[in-house]
Amino acid sequence: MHMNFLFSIFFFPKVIMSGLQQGMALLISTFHKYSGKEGDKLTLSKGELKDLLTNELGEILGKSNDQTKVDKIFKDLDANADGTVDFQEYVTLVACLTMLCNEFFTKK
Ligand SMILES: [Ca+2]
Repeated sequence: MHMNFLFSIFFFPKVIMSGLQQGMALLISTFHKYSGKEGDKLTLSKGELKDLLTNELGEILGKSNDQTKVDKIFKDLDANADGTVDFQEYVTLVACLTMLCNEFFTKK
């Protein structure tokens, strides 16, 4: 990956980026906004995931007040079963939701 892109995300967030690059930067910064709250700063705990789902994906997934639902999503996302959701596992969720949105918009 081009280092200038990574550099610009972290040091010059206001630099002009293409829409897709802005989307990638948001994907990264949103993860770290929640992963940095408690415990390992590079992974999401169940509490951090719940906050992310509620605040960032509430419109798509519905409010995550149901603990059973949060537990299930967490278990599904934690592919390597280490009790945390890392960046790759989080990106998988976003990619799946993005694919569902694309299917919705391209459905004939
Ligand atoms: Ca994991």
